[in-house]
This record gives sequence, structure tokens and C-alpha cells, in this order.
Amino acid sequence: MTLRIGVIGTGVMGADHARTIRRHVARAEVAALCDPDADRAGVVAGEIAGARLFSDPLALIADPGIDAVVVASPDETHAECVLACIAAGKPVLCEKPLAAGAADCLRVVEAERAAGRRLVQVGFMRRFDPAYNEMRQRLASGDFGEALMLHCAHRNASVPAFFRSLMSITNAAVHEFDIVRWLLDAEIVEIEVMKPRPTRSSAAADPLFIVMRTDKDQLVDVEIFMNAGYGYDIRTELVCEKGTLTMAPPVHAEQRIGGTQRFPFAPDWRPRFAEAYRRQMQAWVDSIGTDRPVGAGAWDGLVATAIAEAGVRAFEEGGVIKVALPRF
Ligand code: ISE
Repeated sequence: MTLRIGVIGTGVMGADHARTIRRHVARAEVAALCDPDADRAGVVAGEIAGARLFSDPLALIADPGIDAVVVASPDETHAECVLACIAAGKPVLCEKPLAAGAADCLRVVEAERAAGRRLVQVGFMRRFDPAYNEMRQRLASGDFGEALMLHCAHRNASVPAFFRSLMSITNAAVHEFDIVRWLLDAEIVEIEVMKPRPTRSSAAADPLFIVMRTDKDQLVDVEIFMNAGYGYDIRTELVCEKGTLTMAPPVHAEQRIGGTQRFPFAPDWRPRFAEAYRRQMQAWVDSIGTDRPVGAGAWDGLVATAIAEAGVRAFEEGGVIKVALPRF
């Protein structure tokens, strides 16, 4: 049976998810698209035969012709859409962050618990990225000993106008918060955010330097640089007792020309994580109707946003802030 997916939001990620489903995902189709901007939705719909257009996300979610939903609308609309999916009993893959704040994430966690089954997956697609998976498997092999420190860098060439200053923590660094927990199988317990000299390419506080401690006493540093200029670059180095694991640049053809050796960087994250997005979507589709959920769940979404909130406090107040999580 083909899963009929409705995609909410046809901006950069919504359009990308719709194309991924159409081109690469088996047993699923894009049955509907939703965007208040009809022109924008129309462009994507033009590539997907048979996709119906909606302007109201709640109408798409309620439609009997939709089996499952992808939420890729602006961050502050996520919680309402995901709660409506849970109420309708429809599986939902929600782009990160799960909600704009931890309180809204908690509403989602509680609603899903009340529904009694897993319905929510959060789009932390790095969990499906081959490079991160290899690092995690090698760590699990025990050959490297225990993980002690993790160095991460998250650089964007530039960010769009709607990207407000602290979205570097709430929208971009949340990827790091999630992948650190997943890679180290540990919880982040405290966070400090330092502000180096800012770049003149942005009015925002950019870059930021984040230091975190896990409940296994490991230290993690993350450079977040939203206007690095040269391209999209994600770097990760895991320092263990007996060796290190460094993520290699994902290149298929290294260039040697004009007396130099080089490889290109993509302008944004989509080429870098294309394979992760494909695997995430197929795994989500395949998991629906089974009792084997995959990827990050609502609780993971809550934890990442709670760490981001602690990070925003650390940015504003200075010093080390403890991460507070609700107890059940
Ligand atoms: C962007 O919003 C994303 O979602 C990307 O995954 C992230 O790497 C990037 O830094 C963000 O700007």
C-alpha cells in the first residue's frame, strides 16, 4: 500500500522533503502540499503530479486522503501541527526543532503518551548520516576505549534574513545537541556559551563557542558560525582513550589543479546531508504501522530544545547553566 503523505510548508526544507519522497522513497507519495503562499506551493506542486494544495495545515491534517504528515513550516508553528496530527492519530515527521520552547515540546510528549503509541519523529536527520553512524559504530566496538571529548564545528556560508540571532542556538545548534547525545549515548547536563569577537559579516552575535558537559563527565565544544562565508561545513572529532575518530569531508572527487589540492563545499546543508534525508524519510515510511520506531522521538525533541533554552540563558546571563528536564 502506498502511504499518502501531506507536506506542510513548501520553503527550503518542505520542498526538499517533497522532492525526496517523489524521487527516492518507496511505498510513499506526496498526496498534498500546504503553504499560505500559494505561488510557492504551486512551484513544488508543478513537479509532483496529483498533489493537492492546501493553505490551512489543520485541514490537510484532518483530510481522510492523508495517512501521514511531514511538518516543515516555520519553527513556531510546529507544536500546533504536531498536536493536531496526534489528535488525528496520524504519524508525523516534524522538522527540528519540535517546538519553539520546551514547554510546548512537553505538551507534545504528554499528548503522544496519552495517545498510547509513538506517532512523532523529529527530523534530526544526522542520526541517519553514514559518517555519524560509522563513528558511533566504531565507538561501540570498544577499540577506541571510552570517549573523553568531542570537538564540533557547525558552519553555514550565510543565513537568510528571517534567521534571528539566537536561532543559531535554537535552530542550528539543536542538531549538535541531539547528535552529541546520540553519539556519546550520554545526557548533556550543563552548558556555557562564549562570545568571541563577532564577524563583521553579520549584525548578530556570530560566531558562538559552546562548551557542554555530559553526565559521563565528557566535555564537548561546538563552534557555531552562521556566516562563515566559504560554504557549509560540519566537523566532528571524537577524542577517546586509545585514539580519535574524525569525520572526513564528504567528497567524491578531490581536485588537484593549479598547484593546489582542494575539494568543494556545498552552499548549504542539503547536499551534505542528502543521503541522511533520504534514509530518514525511507526509514520513517517503513516504520509506520510497525512497533519499531526509528530516529529521534518527541522526548529527544524536548531534550534538544531544553538544552537550547539553557544555552540561550547561558548566552544572556553568562556562566554555566544546568540543563533542566521534566520528570515523569
Ligand atoms: C538550518 O536551519 C538547518 O536546518 C540545517 O540542518 C542546519 O545545519 C543549518 O545550520 C540551519 O541553518
